[in-house]
Amino acid sequence: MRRYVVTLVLVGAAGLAACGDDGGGGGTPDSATPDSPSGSAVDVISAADCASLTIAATIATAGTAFTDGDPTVAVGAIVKFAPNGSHDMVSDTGLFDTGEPSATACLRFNEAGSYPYHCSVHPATMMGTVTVNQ
Ligand SMILES: [Cu+2]
Repeated sequence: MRRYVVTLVLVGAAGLAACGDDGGGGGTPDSATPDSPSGSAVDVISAADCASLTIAATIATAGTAFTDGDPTVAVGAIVKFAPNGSHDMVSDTGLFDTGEPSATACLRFNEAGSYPYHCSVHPATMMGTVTVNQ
């Protein structure tokens, strides 16, 4: 009798765990959700997911230069990258990468600091720094 009860409990726990895994989806493990910080210093958010967010600063491009490439924002702010052509924003220290050149993306800066970056297509001439204040 006792063994029967224990078996039922274990099956029940396994069932709950499976439900938890299924319910936690919605994106790949590496993609940040638009509404909540992931715990990283910087979250990269897809253009579709950041459409509903408040944008604190927008970095664009003109020719082979960033425009407004050195914004100062507050912790938690969203910076949108909207390139005109084949450019991206790649952290000099490996903290973020907006993905395919020419792709629009948003970055959420979760920690105060200085975030230098460059364009991986034009690393010698395209660079900037996002400053994040507490
Ligand atoms: Cu570039």
